[in-house]
Amino acid sequence: MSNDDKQDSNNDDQQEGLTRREFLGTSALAGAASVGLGTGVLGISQMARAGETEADNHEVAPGDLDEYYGIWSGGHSGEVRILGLPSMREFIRIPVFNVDCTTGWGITNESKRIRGENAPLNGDLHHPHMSMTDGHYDGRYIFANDKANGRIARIRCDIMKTDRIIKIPNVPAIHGLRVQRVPKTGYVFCNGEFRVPLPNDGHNLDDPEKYQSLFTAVDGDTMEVAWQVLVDGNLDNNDGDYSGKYAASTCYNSENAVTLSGFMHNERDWVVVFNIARIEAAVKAGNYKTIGDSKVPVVDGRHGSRLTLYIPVPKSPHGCNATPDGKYVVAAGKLSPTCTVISWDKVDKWFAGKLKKPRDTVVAEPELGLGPLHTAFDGRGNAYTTLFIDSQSVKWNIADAIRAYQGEKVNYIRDKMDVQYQPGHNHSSMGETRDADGKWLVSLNKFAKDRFLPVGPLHPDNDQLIDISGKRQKLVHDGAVFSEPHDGIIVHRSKLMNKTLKIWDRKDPFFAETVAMARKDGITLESDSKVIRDGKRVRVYMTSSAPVFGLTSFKVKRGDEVTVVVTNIDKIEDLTHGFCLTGHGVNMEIGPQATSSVTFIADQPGVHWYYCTWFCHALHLEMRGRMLVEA
Ligand code: RUQ
Ligand code: CUA
Repeated sequence: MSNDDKQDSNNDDQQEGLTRREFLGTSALAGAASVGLGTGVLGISQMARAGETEADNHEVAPGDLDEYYGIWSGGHSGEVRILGLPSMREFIRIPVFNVDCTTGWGITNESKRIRGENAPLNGDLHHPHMSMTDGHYDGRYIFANDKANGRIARIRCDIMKTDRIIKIPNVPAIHGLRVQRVPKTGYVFCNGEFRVPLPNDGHNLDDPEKYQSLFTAVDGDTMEVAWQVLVDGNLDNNDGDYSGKYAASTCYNSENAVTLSGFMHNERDWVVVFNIARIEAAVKAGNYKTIGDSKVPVVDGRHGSRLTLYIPVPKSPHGCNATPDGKYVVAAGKLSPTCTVISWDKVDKWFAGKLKKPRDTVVAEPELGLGPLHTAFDGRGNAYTTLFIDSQSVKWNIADAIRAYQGEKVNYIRDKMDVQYQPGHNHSSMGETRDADGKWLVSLNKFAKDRFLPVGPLHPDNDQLIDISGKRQKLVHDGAVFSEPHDGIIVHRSKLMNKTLKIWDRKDPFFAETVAMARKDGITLESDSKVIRDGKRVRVYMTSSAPVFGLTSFKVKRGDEVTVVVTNIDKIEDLTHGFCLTGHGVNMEIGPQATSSVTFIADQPGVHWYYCTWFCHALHLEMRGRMLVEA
């Protein structure tokens, strides 16, 4: 778009009496009425225009808003990142399994309650996925796995903060994570990847026969583990269907090995399909055991079970992606150049006893190229698969692949495009929902090599934006990104922008325990700034309002356990304060109308300055105070 064009479209907006920003602002106020309607945020004509300009021009002019949210994992950084698409601008980071010095995640009492007191400091977050209702994103939660510590987390979309983290019993690592689409989320499906002896009590290293892995369903509303299923092999990625009946997982290591050469032996591994109704019935009927200290019901879904279906597929399959038309699930071959397309309909028939062999559920097995890892969809019947070894994104047509499998001579490959370099996941706009719109594809590439200025031996990754609205894929943007986004989802802004809060609600459960503590101390957080001593425990309550803290000094004694509680009484959007206490490893964010608290031992006699870390006012640098630790 030339500058003149931009000028024109700005004028356009103004002639209608509102700039787009103002328009979006007004509709956000009126948002309650349009929530959940998908295109409800913009009027139809506005939507069409925004869509058109943005689809043929990925640049978003200064001051304009993106059409999509990108919700990206941060891999072994342990966090989630929120981007705008198509600009690929990073907005914020949401600390989850990591410690974050900007916001105080892992430092504040509020975050420690969510993480657990002695939680590991690291995490490996691969798969962030949003809750759904009837196969549409519903903007309530984002769920994500921790491969490093066998945990899962939930992020509240209204505040974009992690609100629950739980440890999954009996598994050392959770890898694949997806949500139940229908009727709603509902279950969060979690794949236990590494196999360990169960119970893992120190008696067994050398008998892999006793090693096992589990598939877990968590109730996304309560964050309680509902049930687990014992399986053969190692679970990798998974997905739910569009009817609420099944979940499917790719599953490698049918060899039950524990070494690389052992893993690679068999020509075929599996896709495992979990029959949710049968599993629930088995649990209800008491046909389960428990393992170790865990009370979670564990049903047996190994070969021969009525609860599961093992479909042989070539070879160490990886990605597992359900098509948005609700008909199929696609397993990427990884070590085989193929993807396997499985029909949910035929899965139905198999469980009803109408098919002979598990392989009869397969309807296509297109040959795509080397190292297929993950598949995305455009809602027009095409699939896009990443080819790790070929360093390509291949577009192929599902219906044609099915015809080819039936023996017809058709070319199902539509387009192959080089990506830079070695893609892992990809994702298309709204592509894991019924609303797949076929506008954008992102290829999350593991290697950047020569694409950016050199920055030492550690390179960024390269997230590439691809326009898929036309016949051929068109690369439009290179996005350098700090390691390592594994996966991401692209969510239309209509699903989220009316649901996010601008300032905190004083009744938010996020800091409710701190509020309750203050109440016991007789403190009104919105107005009181006071020190309460309770033996060697000292609670320091203060307000913050730009540019002053409610207390500009306070005294404690050496050895006291001090809890500082700061309440931001400013009611202004974007006016965040910080509280950083020098020399004590303390820094935290206090958003408008929020309360944050931190506890430390005052073990260094002397004067210690505390100061505000968020630029909040012309006198922000003066927003500070002193703590005296008496000798
Ligand atoms: S995985 S690069 Cu952890 Cu999603 Cu496939
Ligand atoms: Cu408050 Cu800077």
